[in-house]
Amino acid sequence: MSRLHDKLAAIIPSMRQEIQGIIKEHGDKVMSQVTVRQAYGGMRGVKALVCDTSEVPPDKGLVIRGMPLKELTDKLPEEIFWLLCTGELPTKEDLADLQKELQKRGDVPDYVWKVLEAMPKDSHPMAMLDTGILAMERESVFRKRYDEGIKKTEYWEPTLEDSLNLLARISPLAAGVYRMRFNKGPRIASKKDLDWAANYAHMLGVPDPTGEFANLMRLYMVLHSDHEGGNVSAHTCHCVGSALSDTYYAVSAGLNGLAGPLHGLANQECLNWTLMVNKKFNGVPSNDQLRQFAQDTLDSGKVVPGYGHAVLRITDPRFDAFHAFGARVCPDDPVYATVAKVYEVVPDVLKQIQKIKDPWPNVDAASGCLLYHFGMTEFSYYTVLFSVSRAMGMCSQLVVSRAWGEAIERPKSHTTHWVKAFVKSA
Ligand code: NMX
Ligand code: MLT
Repeated sequence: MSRLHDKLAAIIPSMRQEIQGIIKEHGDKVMSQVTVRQAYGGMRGVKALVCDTSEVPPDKGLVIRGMPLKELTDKLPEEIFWLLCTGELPTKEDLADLQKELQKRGDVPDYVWKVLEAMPKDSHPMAMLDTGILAMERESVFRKRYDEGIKKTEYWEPTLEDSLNLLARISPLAAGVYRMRFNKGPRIASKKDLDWAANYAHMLGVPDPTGEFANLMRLYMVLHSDHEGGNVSAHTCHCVGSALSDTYYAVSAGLNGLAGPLHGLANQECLNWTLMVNKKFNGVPSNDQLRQFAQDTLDSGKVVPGYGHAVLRITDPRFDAFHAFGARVCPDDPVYATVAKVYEVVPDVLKQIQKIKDPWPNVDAASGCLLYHFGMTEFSYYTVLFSVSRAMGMCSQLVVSRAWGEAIERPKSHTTHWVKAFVKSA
């Protein structure tokens, strides 16, 4: 058994007892109400989920298990996964053990590559990644143990097994998708002595003479790992997992949501937008030019990608971390300089539009320009990187919700006919 398993086994019974006690004593207390607007408006702000791995206060941004993101940007993604699952950072021995677990589980079965090779050559990399994950569902330990008749209190254990297997394999799978989809040559074998993100960078095969691309991958994997429970990918994963579908089904479902342009695909759209600006103005535009360009985007009915957020009301601390990385590594890169200029100008443009609640940049506004700097110019791949990282959040949320024994999700819906009758009588 892994040290992560043993740590969880030690803390789960008392947490489970605590939660049962809260429900027993306070189960009828009202946490939130729902307005008609919220019912039609994406349930924005309705407090109807519990997520213990992380939270996103609107005025602070991502806080993982009580630790603000800015205190975690020098950590390895494996340390973050341990933190997400257990609420504590790992010791040196814990980290080494988790890394060993991931290394030994990292072989992608051959049949997965055959499935991907059979897909049309122009398939979106996200569709390839999700198909690869779903194809591996036959490996699920949870499904086998469930079919054998496992006890409810033990569900979290095979879910952890599936999660470790999936996390170990998602990076070689994603690297293989990159090399196959963009004709980069044969797959690159993993180097077992590297940390998870550096190994992913190595398998991608992006030239990295300075080691800064590996550093970017470490940071990228940390920053995108989790964002509480209500975002589309986490919530979808949780919802599918609540039916006791296994980790492969639940994570691939969540990633299908991440593939949407209002969610994870915004990083692809964002770099596209930045390059359009650069091309149109032959480099970094003036403030006036940029103001006009942003206005034209809005007037054409499109969103300015990388700006705005459903929860945040400040500059996303994940954006700050990428911005600081760019300022250190590539301050003179014209695409990075354009992103920095957009940050100076665009919030004021968005502030003029009353309906926009958050005019500040989110994580997607800066990640693409850094990837582009290192020669990773295939935008449609960017959400795959987001996915590899977000798999940590989704897996940890699944393990935790199985440990707490959460119920199948089933909110109540009503028809517009019912809403009309309700508002008439209210
Ligand atoms: N550009 C133009 N319009 C915007 C923007 C923006 N960046 N942000 C919000 N709005 C509009 C939004 O479309 C909505 O319009 P309407 O009522 O006509 O539908 C209105 O402003 C109110 O939206 P908000 O309540 O401020 O934001 P909401 O919670 O509905 O949506 C996002 C949040 C993130 C979907 C939205 O800000 C957006 O579309 N941003 C651009 C896409 C993006 O960057 N997505 C990535 C999010 C982060 N991630 O990684 O997942
Ligand atoms: C995320 O990282 O999931 C995004 O910022 C979207 C969200 O939190 O709603």
